[in-house]
Amino acid sequence: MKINALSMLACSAIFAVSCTTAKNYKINSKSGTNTQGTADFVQKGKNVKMDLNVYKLTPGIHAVHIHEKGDCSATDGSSAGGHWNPAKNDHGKWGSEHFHMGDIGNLVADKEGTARIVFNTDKWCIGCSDESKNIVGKSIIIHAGEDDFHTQPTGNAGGRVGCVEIK
Ligand SMILES: [Cu+2]
Ligand SMILES: [Zn+2]
Repeated sequence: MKINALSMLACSAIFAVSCTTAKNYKINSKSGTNTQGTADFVQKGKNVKMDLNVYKLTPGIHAVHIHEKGDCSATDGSSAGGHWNPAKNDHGKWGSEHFHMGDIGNLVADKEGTARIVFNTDKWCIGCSDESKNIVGKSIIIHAGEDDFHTQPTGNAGGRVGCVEIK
């Protein structure tokens, strides 16, 4: 932890413009599915880019969120808790009048079950000290169904078919 804190400090104080942090993960299948794929994160300056590549989904629309706990241990993914929501907002569509910090939205799997979403934001950081922005210690959840951006507090997205612990 000490090394993390030091490298973070060096990043923000000295290399603010050129600092890059990258994290790469494999997606864990959940709820008896065969979900596979990768989740890659890169922070450059204040921008975080997430590149999610998912395989072996059922064709169609699948919700993707950041959930509040970095724990994928439960077979149904329930150990990841609810949506990451540090500002205590209502669930909704990213960029609309109200949404959770984890409300990434939906991805669309083609007839082969392959889906990709690239997401850029300056509202997140990778391992910074601002816990209202820090995605480390959270998880990505991919759902069986579509986020309706309306039903509270989950978007009625159904079961959890994939999980990534962001460490
Ligand atoms: Cu979710
Ligand atoms: Zn939400």
